[in-house]
Amino acid sequence: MTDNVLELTEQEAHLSAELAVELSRNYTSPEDPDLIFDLPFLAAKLPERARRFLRDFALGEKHGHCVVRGHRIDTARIGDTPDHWRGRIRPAPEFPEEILLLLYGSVIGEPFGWSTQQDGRLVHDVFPIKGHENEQLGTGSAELLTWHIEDAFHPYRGDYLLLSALRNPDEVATTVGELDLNAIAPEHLDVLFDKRYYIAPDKSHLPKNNSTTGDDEAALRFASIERLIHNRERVAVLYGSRSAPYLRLDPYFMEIPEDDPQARAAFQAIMDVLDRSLRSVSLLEGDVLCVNNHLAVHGRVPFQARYDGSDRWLKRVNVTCDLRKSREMRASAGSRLIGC
Ligand SMILES: O=C(O)CCC(=O)C(=O)O
Ligand SMILES: [Fe+2]
Repeated sequence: MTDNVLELTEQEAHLSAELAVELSRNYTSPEDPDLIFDLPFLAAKLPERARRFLRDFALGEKHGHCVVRGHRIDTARIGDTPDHWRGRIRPAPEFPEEILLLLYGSVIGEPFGWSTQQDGRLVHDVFPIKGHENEQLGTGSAELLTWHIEDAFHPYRGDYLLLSALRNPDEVATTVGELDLNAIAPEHLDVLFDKRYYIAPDKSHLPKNNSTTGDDEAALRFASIERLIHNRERVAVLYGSRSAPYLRLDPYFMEIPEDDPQARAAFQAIMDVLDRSLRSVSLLEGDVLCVNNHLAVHGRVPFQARYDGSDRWLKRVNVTCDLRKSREMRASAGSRLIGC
């Protein structure tokens, strides 16, 4: 076992599952304000080894990702993989699994969501949706989901991303990659630290991928995303420490000025290095992946969707270490949703 993988014991897995099921009876949904408030107290009941492991991962920054393995998934309770996240009865049968992910999120920060993503849910579904096959979305399938920093376009993107596998019968791989700084020429490094790059929002934030469009309030929510599209502010691909830089890039949605050959060459160099670093992490039933959204890029290999209720099904939670920085874009101090 490497030090970025934690295998739960039978007893730890049992305790975690029992806790999640018990809590699911006391709260109404992942967005229940009482649940959000209580998360840190409730997380204290998780096995200490898991909490220590996650906190060490978060604070130590030795790895770009880590995996906690061996969670129990009650397949009979959660039922078939749904065909869409929209219109499902809530709380959903997999509410305990959603709670567990929120609890983990609260060990390393504060879970948050986007009002412009999956109708403002705090725990996202990642499964193939008919018609999305060729989209660069978590709900796509047939196309490679190009590696990216999650919500790279956004100044208030998450610090961590949690993905848990409810099922993955074909062992479809998530990909993760990290920067080998020694592989980047010093002249490229300076350029990558400059604000010379433009990142457009991915399509998951567009009105067509949400159901609450049409009214004034919805228009307002999407306006902030549209402002980012129109302002086209340039950003740096690297930031933070020169000796251990953080990443901000999503090549599929980026533009580099034609008349800036230096920026283009530096970008190609970092793309190549990250491409070479890419590894497959097949999340199997009961695995929870935590990605440091500054240190690691992630994506997903292409796969054939089944659309028969047995499809790969992940849950996803965004985590920030600093809710306050996004206050201007949240409706109230207590709101967990960015985009207003
Ligand atoms: O499906 C996966 O393994 C990862 C999808 C993804 O990039 C995400 O949910 O943010
Ligand atoms: Fe992603």
